[in-house]
This record gives sequence, C-alpha cells and structure tokens, in this order.
Amino acid sequence: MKMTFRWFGENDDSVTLDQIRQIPGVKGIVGFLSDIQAGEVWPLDRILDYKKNIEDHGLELEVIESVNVHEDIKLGLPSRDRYIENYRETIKNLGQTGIKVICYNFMPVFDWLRTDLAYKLPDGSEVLYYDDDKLKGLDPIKLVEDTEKSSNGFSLPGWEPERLKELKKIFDLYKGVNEEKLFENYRYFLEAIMPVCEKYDVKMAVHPDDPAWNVFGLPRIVHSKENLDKIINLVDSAYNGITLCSGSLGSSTKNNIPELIRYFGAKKRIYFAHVRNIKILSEKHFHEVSHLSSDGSFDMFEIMKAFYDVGFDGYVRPDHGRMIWGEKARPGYGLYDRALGATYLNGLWEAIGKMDNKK
Ligand SMILES: [Mn+2]
Repeated sequence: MKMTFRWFGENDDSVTLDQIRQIPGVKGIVGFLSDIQAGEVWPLDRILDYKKNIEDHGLELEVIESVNVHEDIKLGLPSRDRYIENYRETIKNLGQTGIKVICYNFMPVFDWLRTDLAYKLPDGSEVLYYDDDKLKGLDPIKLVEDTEKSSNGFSLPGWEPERLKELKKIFDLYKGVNEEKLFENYRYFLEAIMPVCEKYDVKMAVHPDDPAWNVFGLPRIVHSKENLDKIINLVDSAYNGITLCSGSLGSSTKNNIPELIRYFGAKKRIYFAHVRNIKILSEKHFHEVSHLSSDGSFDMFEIMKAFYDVGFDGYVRPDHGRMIWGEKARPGYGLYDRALGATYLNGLWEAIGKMDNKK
C-alpha cells in the first residue's frame, strides 16, 4: 500500500505540505482543485502547477479526491452530455499529468452528512457526529446553513455553496428519480467515461455514500456489497472500481468491512482506501473517534489484515481525524489526529507484514 494524505491546496487548507512531508511514511498527496465547480473542466496548466508545487515539497500526486459529478448527470437531464464531455476532458488532462486514480461519488445532492461537526468527547477532543433521529427533524436547507456556519471558515468538501443554494429546485427534480433510475444514469455516465479512463490509464474509484443509507428521501445506491458489486459490473472494466471507505460503509451495521475488503480486493477493484474507525452508539447513530481499535467499533487490525491478505497495493489514507491539541482546521481534516492515524495504520501494516514473513 502507499500511504497518502488529503490536502485541499495552498489557499484552502490549514495544513501545509511541509508539515505533511514530516509525517512518517506519507509519500503522496490526495489532491483537489477546490475552486473548480462540479461540471467544469480542470485545466491542464492548473493541474500541472498544482502538481509541481507538491513535487517541489518532496511528495507525489497520483490521486485526486474528488472530481465531483454534476447533479444533471445524476439526474439524467438532457444537459448531462455537456457535463460528461467536460468530465472526459478532465480525465484526459489528469491522466496526462500522471494521475492514476480519481475518487468521486454518486450521491444525490449531498456528499457526506453529519448532525454535529464538533461533538465533544470526554477527553476534550471534538469529532463529527450523526444522529438519524435528529436528522429526520431537520429541514435540509437549515442543515446546510448550520454545517457551513460550523466549518471554521473552510469550505467543506462536497458542500459547494453554488450548488447548494439551488437546493429546493434540485430536491424537486429528484422526485422523479428512484434507485433504478439512478443506476441507469450511473451506467450512462460510466459508459461515456470508461474509454477515456482506459486510454489515459486513470482508474475511477467511487466513494461510498456517507452515511450508508438514504437521507431526506433521496435515493442513494452506493452503500452495500450488493450494490457495489452491481456498480463495478455496470461497465465491467479494470478502470471501474471503488474507494473502500471503512467509516462510510461501516456506519451501517449490515456491512462487514473486512469481508468487503476481501471480496472486492480479490476482484482487484479497490484502488483507494480510506481507513478510519467510528463508534456506533445504536442503529444510524454514531460518532467519529481516533483510528485506534479500542476507541471505536471496528477491529482495525482485521481491516488492515484483510488489505494485506488480498495483496492490496493501492493508495490508502487516514480519514477524518478528531480536533485535538487546540488545532483550528476544517472539521475532520486537521493535521494532528490524521497524522496519528497514518502512523497507527503504518504500524499495523508493518506488524502484519513481519508476522507473515516469520511464518
Ligand atoms: Mn471516506
């Protein structure tokens, strides 16, 4: 595996490349041009500048998270063809600069959702928190406003204000889209982009829905073994795969994470891994924690062992961290706890490898 770290660029991140470079074992950046809206082309010169800056700091750039999919593509509107063409152009530009994996999602309207971005744990650290009962009582527009207000002044990935201000209109449009239709629109998108991915050697790795169930009555399809299997077969290509995010998939007690890793890993369709722990309080009610097994509900050793056993050689990154040591950063994306997470995952990996070699 190759350890990476998500970074939002010089103007949109509290963490610097110099800091990331000093985290043991981190080789690469998972990058993003945060000012480019979904549906627009990522210009070649912008990607090259962004990549050069990262390489000048001794790091690699081979993974992008995310190239967001325009809502019209998910909705299957006639205007989708224009946005798909732009997406194809972006894949081509990224491929030409040496990008190997694009992480993206196919979640209607919302990317990830939480009901509290700074829930205080007994040790004083702050984490993201989700309570489905609370969400049910919320107006989605109010949730967007509250989420933006508590983001410490940073844009939140997947929560672009330009898109969300049209929320009401988009909700109306989704009334005609059920899960079956969403799969159909997904297939249309994949069929259009896969030839470009194959030509420019860029793998698409879909990020699961977070949390792993439907929200606000919107259809969501990327949150179970069965559906992930269906997705990788919509177009059966070695460029159509998944981002195995343990925290997102694991929010549903129906998903057994090591089993999913073994299943999709054996098919060689996991290109990118987000590895983190969460604490499940009850059904559809959880909060985030440190990466350590004993702090949450997952056995992180079994998760890393599953990756090891399937010969996973893709990219991995620590996922959301707690806010600790007084850090002020984008919720989930501070330096300290993610660095601890990377170090812990590297430790598990080293131990598993050495145990295996002694057999
Ligand atoms: Mn994730």
